[in-house]
Amino acid sequence: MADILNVKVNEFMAKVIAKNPGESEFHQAVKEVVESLMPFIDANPKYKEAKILERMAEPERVIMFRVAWVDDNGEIQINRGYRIQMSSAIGPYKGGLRLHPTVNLGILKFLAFEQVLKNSLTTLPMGGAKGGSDFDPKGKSDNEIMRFCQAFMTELSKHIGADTDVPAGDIGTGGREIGYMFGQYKKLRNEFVGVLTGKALEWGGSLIRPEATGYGSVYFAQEMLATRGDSLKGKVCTVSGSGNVAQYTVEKLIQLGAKAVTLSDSSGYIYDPAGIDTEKLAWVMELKNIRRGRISEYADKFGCEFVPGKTPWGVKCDCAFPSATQNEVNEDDAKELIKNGCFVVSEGANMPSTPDAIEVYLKAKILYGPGKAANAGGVATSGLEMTQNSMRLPWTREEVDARLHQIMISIHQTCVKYGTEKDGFINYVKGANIGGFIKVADAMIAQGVV
Ligand code: NDP
Ligand code: 2IT
Repeated sequence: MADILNVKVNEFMAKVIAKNPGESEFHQAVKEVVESLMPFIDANPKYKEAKILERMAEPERVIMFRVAWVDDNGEIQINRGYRIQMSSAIGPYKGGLRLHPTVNLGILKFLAFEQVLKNSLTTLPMGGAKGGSDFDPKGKSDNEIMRFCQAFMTELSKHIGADTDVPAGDIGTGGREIGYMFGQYKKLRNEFVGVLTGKALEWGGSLIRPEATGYGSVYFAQEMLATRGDSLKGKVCTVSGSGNVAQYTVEKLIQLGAKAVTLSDSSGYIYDPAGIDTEKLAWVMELKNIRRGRISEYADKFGCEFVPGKTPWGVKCDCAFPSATQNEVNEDDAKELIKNGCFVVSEGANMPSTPDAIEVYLKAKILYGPGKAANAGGVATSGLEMTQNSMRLPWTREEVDARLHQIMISIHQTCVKYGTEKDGFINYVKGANIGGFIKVADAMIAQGVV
């Protein structure tokens, strides 16, 4: 039986690879989902007959465009802009914009594909999309960022809208960039609408949206630990990245009595065995969000170790929160984590663990929350921002946080429902993939062949 299913997965993937050559991250994301889903689809032939998987692996629309802008030296710069509108089965397209020199079509297609199932898990009515550009924000002046964002939005504005497609932040896109993009959209369309999320409070943003991904990933870890009668109190935690997701992961860990001991950026990681406390975290936020400096400065400031060119997975911990980028935990890292006693991995980043690393977690039967479940709090709170925009009424911090928390609990329950195996082990990969799939698939069947 398992062999026949394997053959089916391989046949399916051969077609995806032939049709999308060179897009290795997209192949990786699709394969993980198809492996989880094949037994379920085999048992529910209506999904096979409607060719749901084949349709889901084909974006509804891909938009690629030139972004031309002028830098501070008067030189013309050319970047490539993208928006992948993957699925509108259960709501308007929704997903972030990544600004990073590594951005390419395959990376954005993997992110958009993940987003479809993630958004479905949130319980809110959102389709899936992703976009961005190979623009590198590092070292750019504020004016250059603004000119790029305006040029990018000049084209993107033709394809998005509050009821069509609602972009948000991701790597390299935070409150500043969303502000410049929103300003340009408003100028071009003469409409003040909720076309982007992650806006500032004064002009339609939601409380807790900046915190949401990190908080959500910690809430998810809390739920996973509760299945074993355990909690985060006193747990030693490694966190990678030092951007939006990592910062608020550390903030929530501190609030819950855990000890975060690492942070990183693309230059290396810091290890602070005493723990990153509230004061040190405030300093990191100023460093990263205002001064836009490097995490190595933390080691100089607080007298701890900086390890250049490495990820923090060799540091002994109970729980790990990969919160930087895709494929940042490989098989050896996963083995090292488990050897050192780590038994919780909650993914703030999208697809941070390689397929081999995931195999190591599942074999060791640790509590492993894959990104599409564990980091869904960010987009869920974007959904709450859309709701508030539609009502033209803001909620309090407590109200949004309570809704976010409840959504993470509900995502966890969905994973338990579809992922619990015969021996009681909760396979969150399977649970998240099947749980996210059903709603989208049923909507696609109901809406006919479109
Ligand atoms: P930020 O741009 O705020 O921070 C990104 C962090 O990751 C930085 O510390 C950056 O270091 C590091 N990083 C980025 N690329 C690499 C790389 N190739 N190698 C090593 N380090 C890298 O982004 P976010 O915190 O918003 O996003 C982090 C992750 O979380 C991403 O995977 C994103 O897709 C995911 N995510 C984000 C959500 C959100 O709401 N923002 C929601 C759900 C998931 P450096 O500064 O040196 O580049
Ligand atoms: O990967 C993600 O879920 C995000 N970057 C957030 C998307 C959103 O629309 O808030």
